[in-house]
Amino acid sequence: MFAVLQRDLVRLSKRMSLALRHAPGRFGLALDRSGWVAVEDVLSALRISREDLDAVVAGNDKRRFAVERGPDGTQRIRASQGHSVPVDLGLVAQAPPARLFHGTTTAALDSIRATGLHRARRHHVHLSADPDVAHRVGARRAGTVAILTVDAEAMARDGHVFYRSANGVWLTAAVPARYLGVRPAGT
Ligand code: HQG
Repeated sequence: MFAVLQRDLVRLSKRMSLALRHAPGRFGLALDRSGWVAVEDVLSALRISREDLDAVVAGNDKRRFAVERGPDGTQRIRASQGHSVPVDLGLVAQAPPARLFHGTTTAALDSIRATGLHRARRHHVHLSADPDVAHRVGARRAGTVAILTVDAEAMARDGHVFYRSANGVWLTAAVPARYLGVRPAGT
């Protein structure tokens, strides 16, 4: 029973990610410029109950979604990071930890060595302070996981700007190859 519920929640979380990060129009939704949309509108667009939405928001391993009361007093929701549609999350630049990690696959390493880390379809390159989290990010993809270390201290010193999302993901525009190292497997 629990496993089925869990699977349904993951499926719903993916639909909510699609609606709130990548393709709101496909669900008839429009995000405001900061990425917020009324909870009521999400419930009717995705045909889900408030209980389902709350379960995804509360049970989410990465706290992908934030719910709060908007200026007009109604409840609103947005994804905390990971958008491909243009939104301004109002993130404030922050000094990063000395070292950050990025999980990818060994197949990408030659290209990353040549050109550094790029943000792909997202607004930023996503980095983690925790190598285990980086490992999980890399393990989403087929192939062998590779963990890269990022000399964030040197990047910050050289003027690169870092942000931290509401759910603790470190974000930056790009990571030039000279700040990257490969973390040996099993360390
Ligand atoms: C790779 C998930 C070749 C990069 C995760 C990654 C994360 C390059 C892929 C969040 C490259 C982009 C973000 C280069 C970067 N050559 N490959 N020069 N530069 N790449 O999905 O970091 O579940 O946009 O290594 O947990 O994998 O959505 O980024 O493999 O936090 O909440 O290009 O997405 O969170 O892929 O994942 P993505 P990501 P959610």
